[in-house]
Amino acid sequence: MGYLSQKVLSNIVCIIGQQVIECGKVDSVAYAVEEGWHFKNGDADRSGNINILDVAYDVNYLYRNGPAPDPVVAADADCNGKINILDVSYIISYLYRNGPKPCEIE
Ligand SMILES: [Ca+2]
Ligand SMILES: [Ca+2]
Repeated sequence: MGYLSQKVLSNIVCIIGQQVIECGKVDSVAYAVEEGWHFKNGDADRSGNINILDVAYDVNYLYRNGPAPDPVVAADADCNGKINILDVSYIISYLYRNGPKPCEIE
């Protein structure tokens, strides 16, 4: 498991539930997928289900130097190969706005 690349995106304002959080610069972390992992995309804390705690986990990881999801790819809700604010908004959309389920690449 290793980071393939890291780049900084433009400034983004994050909307978490009813709160608006200034996220500042967003790191977009690409990752390498290794075989043999079993996890649910979007379930960043690997509790077995996807809920607001996974959103908090992702935000903590991305913007507050919190612990990385294990594997990091578990936070990639939209399976585009990167972990960023779009995955957070994807989960929020899924949970509260009848958005599509996180992808599965198990
Ligand atoms: Ca979870
Ligand atoms: Ca993603």
